[in-house]
Amino acid sequence: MKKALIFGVTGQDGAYLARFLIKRRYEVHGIKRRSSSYNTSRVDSIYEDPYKKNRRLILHYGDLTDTSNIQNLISDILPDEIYNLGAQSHVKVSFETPEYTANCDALGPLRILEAIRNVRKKKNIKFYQASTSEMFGNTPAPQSEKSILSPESPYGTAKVYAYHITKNYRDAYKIFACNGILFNHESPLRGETFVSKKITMAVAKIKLGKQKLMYLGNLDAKRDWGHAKDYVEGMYKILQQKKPDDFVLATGKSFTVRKFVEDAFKCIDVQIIWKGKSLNEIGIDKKTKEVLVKIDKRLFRPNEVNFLKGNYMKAKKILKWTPKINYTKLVKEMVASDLENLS
Ligand code: NAP
Ligand code: F7E
Repeated sequence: MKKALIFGVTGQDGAYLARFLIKRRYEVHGIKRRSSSYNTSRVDSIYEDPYKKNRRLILHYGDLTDTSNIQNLISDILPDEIYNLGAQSHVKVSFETPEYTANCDALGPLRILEAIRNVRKKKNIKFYQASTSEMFGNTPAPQSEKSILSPESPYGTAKVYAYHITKNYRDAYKIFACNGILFNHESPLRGETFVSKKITMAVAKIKLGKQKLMYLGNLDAKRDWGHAKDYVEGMYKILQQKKPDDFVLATGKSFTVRKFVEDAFKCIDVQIIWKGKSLNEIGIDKKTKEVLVKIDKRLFRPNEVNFLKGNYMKAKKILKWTPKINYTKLVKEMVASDLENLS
């Protein structure tokens, strides 16, 4: 039985990846952070009693900022594969907590790679680093593995360090270390402060009479939105290749935040029309004339990444990976799930 260790198991991707690997008969070890309230809701349904034998999911306390904790966990567990999905993953928050973001997102992966290097004589551990399209910044679309990295935020900058250190350890120490450069991916398990989930939850609450309107920032940014379920399969495939390498995972299609709003409202039979400009723009229900969307300048970022659209042809050719769930299905699934959970 193979063993996997997932940093960030309590996050969106960690929860999907844990389920995916358990189905493939892995013993999955996951790192959770100590917090004053429960933070394991995304994996609670697959959690197993610690007294049960042959458990498939085993959780350990840990933190990417704690070197000795990482060293001890890796040398005790000696997994076959490590997936580093742990991160301070919010771009806007990274402007407010740049030093912590660098510690967690840049030095965290370095700490894991050092721990892998230290146990090399006992075990060759494969390593997956969650790299991101935010590393491209405003480099012209479509972005591929060959595009220039030019991050626009402390988050993107920290991830560029992690991307390069992963390649360095692969070249210098022959560690099977890979980057998945993933474009935005969402799901019903997406964190509530990311724009997709913020919109689908607001739409569901408006439909149920629990909210009157929503506030948003930049409506014109374009993102390549896929489904997290497809993307965790890509992560797994990256670590099953003969040679370690880096791959873009994306859908190759891009839509504005504005269109996401319109499509989410369509799911509850509301047609949005836009009036006004810039900070005074509003989104109105065409039928009732109610104002459902307003702009809040505090939700804009000091720097914006305007247009992301990925070229995933390398993954298609080598990994035989293609996304199965398209944008329209994704929006519908998220709104339906929020309606069900909130009603
Ligand atoms: P997410 O939902 O925000 O999950 C992040 C995970 O990291 C959570 O389990 C979180 O724990 C954990 N974490 C945060 N700080 C930590 C620390 N100091 N030590 C240990 N764990 C820590 O993110 P996601 O959407 O699943 O994304 C997974 C990874 O892919 C992240 O590295 C992200 O940067 C990257 N990425 C995401 C996307 C995307 O569109 N989703 C695209 C490209 C790359 P808590 O639950 O306790 O907060
Ligand atoms: O923003 C705009 C915002 O926070 C998307 C992370 O998973 O994907 C994610 O980063 C766009 C931006 O995701 C609001 O300005 C407008 O242009 O959902 P987001 P992100 O910044 O693209 C990448 C690939 C990652 O790696 C990250 O970890 O939407 N936007 N109004 C807003 N964004 C938010 N959050 N909230 C708003 O009210």
